Amino acid sequence: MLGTSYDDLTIIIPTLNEAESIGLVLDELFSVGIPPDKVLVVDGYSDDGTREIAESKGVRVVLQEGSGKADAIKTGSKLVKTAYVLVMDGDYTYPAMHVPELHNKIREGYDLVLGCRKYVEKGAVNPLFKFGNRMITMFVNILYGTEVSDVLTGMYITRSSILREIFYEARDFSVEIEIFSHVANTSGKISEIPIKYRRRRGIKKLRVSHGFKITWDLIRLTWRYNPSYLIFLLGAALLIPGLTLGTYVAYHYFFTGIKYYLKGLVAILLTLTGFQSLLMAIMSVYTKRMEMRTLHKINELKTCIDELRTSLEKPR
Ligand SMILES: Nc1nc2c(ncn2[C@@H]2O[C@H](COP(=O)(O)OP(=O)(O)OP(=O)(O)O)[C@@H](O)[C@H]2O)c(=O)[nH]1
Ligand SMILES: [Mg+2]
Repeated sequence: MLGTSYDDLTIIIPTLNEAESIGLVLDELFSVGIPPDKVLVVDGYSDDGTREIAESKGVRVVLQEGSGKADAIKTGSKLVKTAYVLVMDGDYTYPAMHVPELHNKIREGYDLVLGCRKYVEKGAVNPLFKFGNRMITMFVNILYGTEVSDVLTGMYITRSSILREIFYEARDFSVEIEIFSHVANTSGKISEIPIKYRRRRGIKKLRVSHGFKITWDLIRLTWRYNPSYLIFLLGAALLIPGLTLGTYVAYHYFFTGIKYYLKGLVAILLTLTGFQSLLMAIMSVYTKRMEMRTLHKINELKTCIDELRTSLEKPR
């Protein structure tokens, strides 16, 4: 059993007008044994007294650089001195009791552990957001060969070096996908634990428009991490007009006797190109996965060699 010292941990809480909940979040963290000096609140210029409440609880509060949740995490990552960082929302949706579980899990040798929202309080997640999250999670799982169930969770723990490495290309609420993509792409070890999720207090900052932004950021990140997949996937979209036109031409050929030669030729070309692109997209996912598995093995070998070297260098 691993110990319960939090010396290697910092908890970053991004906040924007969370006066209603930040006090509750901090009290709950203290109640599970997290000392105030382990918490860093990164505020986005709240005007409702959030900072004052957090300061009165004895935790460190800083104002973020730039704007949005991604910039808040970036600001926090520069100030962290510990090996691990746990990020959690300041809206009292994520119970503090999962902090020790996530902390213990990452110390088993993972690079990122997600708190997957499995036990969700009724009404806490709007069905549209739930659907969007499912689709995005499915997409990243296909892309990276992972098996996570909640990539957009707001409670996760990672190595602080990872938070400093990423480019923060994705804005606002897409930051979680960027962290995930970075770790998956550099063959880091990812795990998840099931957590509870409560109905939020205060005003929601995530809007439907953010869903489109997240999707756009996902496309940009795919371009960065697996461009061939994106190119071929776009090519595969030719299947839609190809098959539609093909059906139209075939219908007329068989049922009305009208023969559309040029349209038929275009339909065949579009369908063949689309089909070929689809196959290439699938191949590109498998190539990527193979690359990641190979990198993973290399990393494991490196760790073994390092351990062997240290044990040989130890004076007997
Ligand atoms: N520093 C900072 N924090 C932000 C900003 N926008 C949102 N946050 C915080 O980031 C966390 C997540 O935002 P939420 O509005 O809870 O978004 P969500 O968790 O995806 O959605 P719901 O909880 O379902 O409403 C909360 O603690 C917010 O206060 C920002 O621009 N700057
Ligand atoms: Mg939230």
